[in-house]
Amino acid sequence: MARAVTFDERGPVGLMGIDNPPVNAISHSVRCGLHDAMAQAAKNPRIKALLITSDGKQFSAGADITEFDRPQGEPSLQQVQTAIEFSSIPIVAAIGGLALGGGLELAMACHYRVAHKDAKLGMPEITLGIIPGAGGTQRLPRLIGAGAALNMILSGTPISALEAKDKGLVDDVVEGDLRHAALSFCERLVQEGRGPRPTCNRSVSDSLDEAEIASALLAHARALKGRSTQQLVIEAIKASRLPFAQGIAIEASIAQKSLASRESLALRHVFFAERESGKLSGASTIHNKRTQTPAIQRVAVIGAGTMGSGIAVAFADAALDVMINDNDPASLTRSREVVSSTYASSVRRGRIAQSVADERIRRIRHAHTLAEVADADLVIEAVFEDVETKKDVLTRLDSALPAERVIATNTSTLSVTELARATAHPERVLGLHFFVPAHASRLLEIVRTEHTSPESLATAFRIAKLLKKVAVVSRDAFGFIGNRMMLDGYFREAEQLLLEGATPAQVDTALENFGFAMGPQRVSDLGGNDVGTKARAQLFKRDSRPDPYFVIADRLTEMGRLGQKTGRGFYTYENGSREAVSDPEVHNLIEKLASDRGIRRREINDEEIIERCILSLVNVGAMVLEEGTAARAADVDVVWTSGYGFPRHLGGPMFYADTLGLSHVLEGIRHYHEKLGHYWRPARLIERLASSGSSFEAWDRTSASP
Ligand code: T1G
Repeated sequence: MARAVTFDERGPVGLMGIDNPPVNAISHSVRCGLHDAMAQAAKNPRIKALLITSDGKQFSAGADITEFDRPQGEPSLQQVQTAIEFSSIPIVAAIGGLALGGGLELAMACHYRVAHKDAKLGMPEITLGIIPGAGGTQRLPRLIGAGAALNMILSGTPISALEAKDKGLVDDVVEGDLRHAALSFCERLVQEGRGPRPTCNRSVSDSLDEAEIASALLAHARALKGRSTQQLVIEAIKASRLPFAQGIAIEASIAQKSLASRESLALRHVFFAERESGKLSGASTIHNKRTQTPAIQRVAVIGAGTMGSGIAVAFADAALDVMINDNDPASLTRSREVVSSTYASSVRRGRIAQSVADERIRRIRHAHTLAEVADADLVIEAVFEDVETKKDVLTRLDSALPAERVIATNTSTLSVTELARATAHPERVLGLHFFVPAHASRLLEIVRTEHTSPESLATAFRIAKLLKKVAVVSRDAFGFIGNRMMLDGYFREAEQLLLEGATPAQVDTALENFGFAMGPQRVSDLGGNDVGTKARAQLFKRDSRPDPYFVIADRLTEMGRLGQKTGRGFYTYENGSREAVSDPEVHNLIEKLASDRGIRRREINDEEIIERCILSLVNVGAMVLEEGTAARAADVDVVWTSGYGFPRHLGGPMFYADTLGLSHVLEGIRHYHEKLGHYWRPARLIERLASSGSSFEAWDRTSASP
């Protein structure tokens, strides 16, 4: 077994160095290494104190998540912590970078903690649908109080070293060389005769009363909507009032329960799926081995509209230099205003300091000639969504740039293949489909054509990593992955339900109760009904769809009811408010459209709304897979959880379909196919998987075509 922990002596201090790249996860080999190092130190009378340090950026990202679904060899993390806590000599943790989950729990079992001022300490377990399972719910309350511990665990987000010191979680915050400072701290302990200080022997200073629990739940209600782990966290923290041995046993039992929950299986599925989606086997192999993609420091964005400006901000946020080019001075002026207001809003919300905003704004230059575009390491066009306009831009870029430089198009509706063929080097052209707002949305669809080279693809993955976006590769087809499923499945069914008798508020509320961040009609009003109408018109140049296909949204566009931006859409928005108020005029319009189509309206319950919207989404998702537009079902889950508000704790549409069982899913699709006709035709992949009792997860393992 590779040595995941090194051991050195520094005078009276034994140095235990965790070395388990890439994030120092506390794997079995790390636990064995710590156990062996402590045994080695125990035999050495010169050692009077021990220091746990780590190599690499992180102190530790926590327990090794890849071990969760298999027996975890001894010693367990709890056993290592007990050995630390009852050591005869003091043990100190030197925290640099991130100390998360089991990593922080390991540090809390130490007698003292020294953190670098840039370190961050957190308990993100709840983001994986589990509770801290290595004493976090018992030691954290003993160190910072039960109320503070509850909020820190429910939030799942790390706190700074200084905040940790203020709370009593760390004993010292240092600058400069952490290891040197921590060694000095240990030497002082020895000189001063300060021995072990078992955290488990402390008592909890405060009790969790109902008011405090309610306020903590309210503070995290939005992030924990539809979740259940928070109740388990509360139960475990309450047990910290008991003697430690009892509390830790209760925590262990609750932790096992959380680990087996569907919520945790779904969240862990998404966690790993987001990392796998950026690793299309061919390109990432090339990226990692043969092809060292060129460094990317300067980016040119062609087109100073909303998307272009948002993309520029995304790159400036990633500390890259950006040139926004537009031949219309007025557009450049508007873009400067958009960039400034975007950063002003981030400063106003406390997301970044003014100095950071200023530095990023300085990274963005506006130019009206393409003269300097040849200096860019990457060029993205985000000009008007018109095929001839984009072809013209790509042709000019193609001749201005060296042949190996990647040219990306931000189109969301046009054929990337057709655009690429307007160049002499289609192998370097691909789509980078950003989602509005480009600087904030996590998802980036990378659209490959049959010409796209692995090297270009590898560059696109590198860009996604630089932008901290979740990358999913789509082949070039109608709506790529997300919009294809939204248009042909989910949103289309929502409109059908309106024609058949449901109201916008009923459809939206039903789907928001299911777990979507926002229902389809509210999303359409937010983005603009005209934006959808225009996109569908463009898409229809590639591949048309039979009526009724968004007849309501298109009619609202014709009426100028564009949504929030005009104060009226599917709903009305009084005096610029964002609150969606139902509008009888829209109900009358829908009734007329239904009547014109001979549709007899009826009462529709929420269960039918959810079933039809979700099953249609899954069905089209399966078509996207069988057509090869998406390589894996897990990629489809990533698209919908990171880009379209599908509830993460349900794992994404394809994972959710697996939990329902594909036979049940197929039965529902067939039922609606008989009732509603052609566009409910069951995807052949679902028929095949259902008939063999298989699943999308199994298909990914055996047949996915990355
Ligand atoms: N275990 C195993 N592998 C992990 C891991 C972990 N905890 N964290 C990251 N990885 C892998 C990841 O899959 C990827 O692998 C590589 O490391 C780089 O990750 C007992 C039970 C730390 C902020 O929830 O949030 O402790 O794709 O791409 O963007 O109570 O990783 O290269 O093969 O994300 O720089 C609690 C999860 C665990 C933290 C770094 N800890 N990790 O982000 O790199 S549960 C967490 C992260 C626990 C205890 C409980 C991030 C990061 P590959 P990356 P990054």
